[in-house]
Amino acid sequence: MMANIGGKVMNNFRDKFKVVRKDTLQWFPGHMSKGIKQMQSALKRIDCIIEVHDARIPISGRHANFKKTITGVKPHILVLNKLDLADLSYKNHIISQLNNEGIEHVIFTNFNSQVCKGMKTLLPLAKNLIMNSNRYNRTAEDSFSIMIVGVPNVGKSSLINRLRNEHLQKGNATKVGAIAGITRSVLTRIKISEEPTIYVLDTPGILSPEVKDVDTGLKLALVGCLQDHLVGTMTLADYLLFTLNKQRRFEYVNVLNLLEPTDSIKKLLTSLCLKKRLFQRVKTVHNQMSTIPNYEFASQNFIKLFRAGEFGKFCLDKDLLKVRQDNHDTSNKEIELI
Ligand SMILES: Nc1nc2c(ncn2[C@@H]2O[C@H](COP(=O)(O)OP(=O)(O)OP(=O)(O)O)[C@@H](O)[C@H]2O)c(=O)[nH]1
Ligand SMILES: [Mg+2]
Repeated sequence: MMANIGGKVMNNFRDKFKVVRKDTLQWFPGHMSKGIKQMQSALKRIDCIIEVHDARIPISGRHANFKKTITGVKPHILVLNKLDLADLSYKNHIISQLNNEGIEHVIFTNFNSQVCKGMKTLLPLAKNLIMNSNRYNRTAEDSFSIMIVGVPNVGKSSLINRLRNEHLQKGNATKVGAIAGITRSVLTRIKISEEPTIYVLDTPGILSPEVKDVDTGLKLALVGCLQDHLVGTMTLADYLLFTLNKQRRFEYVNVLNLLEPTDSIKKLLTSLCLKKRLFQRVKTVHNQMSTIPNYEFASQNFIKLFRAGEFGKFCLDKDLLKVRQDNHDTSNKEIELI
């Protein structure tokens, strides 16, 4: 039935998303530029960099300069997190493309899962890379130091808490939160293991000062790496609808109890307002009170359902995967699934 619904309206969807200006997606507050400087100065005391990114946007949105300005020649592991929300059927394509970009070690994780296999391989891999690397000024140092970097809200602090819980003691050592921008500065190092002693350094989420293109900015916003208000909640809801239709993913029709897919965000939100009784009282130009649908609230609701995985698992970078199906490079061995 779903395919029929999709088939019927297939050609009626927008194929381009307009509206947003690039500068509305710019978010580079003071704590980010300060964070980059703090990371660079901490670098001489670091043996390995773990970069965390959202597995739903594995290619786009990563800070373009991490590898050049922060990682340098130090051992580097890319952790693609929130696997519980990501479409796994693209895993090999993603790994091949990242390998081609020079990113050798890729691990998939889900920090919400207690049995995450990626999590189990991460620390042994980091130790191995450090022990086989040239530690330059740090060869006399017995303890290892790892810095966790990445864009906002991808799970950097969650990773540190998980590492510490699994290898040392229970309880959160660093603050976690659902909004981008929770960690504001490079914190003091946190011990996560004994024998060898391993410290990690949490860092604030850092975005590029320049958003590469509007699509990248919107994808970052959709997965929560940019705060919603920077794009506008209703614009973001519209971009979500555009994305779902473009990927021919019509799960939202059932979840929202709609009759059929739609390309109109106003129609979708009005229906959501009626079903969930989302209204607000406003003053009209004639100074009278009127009840109207609360589109802001409905937009938040729609986005929240996507981020909770209610519309299914997604790869938002499908259009950026260049690797052909028959051309996998499966040489990378550090692949772990939940
Ligand atoms: N679904 C899902 N949510 C996760 C996962 N890991 C972390 N989260 C959630 O993602 C949100 C952000 O987590 P944090 O650990 O604070 O992320 P961060 O990268 O430190 O964020 P900033 O400090 O703001 O840059 C929190 O609501 C976490 O509970 C995961 O594997 N899956
Ligand atoms: Mg944090």
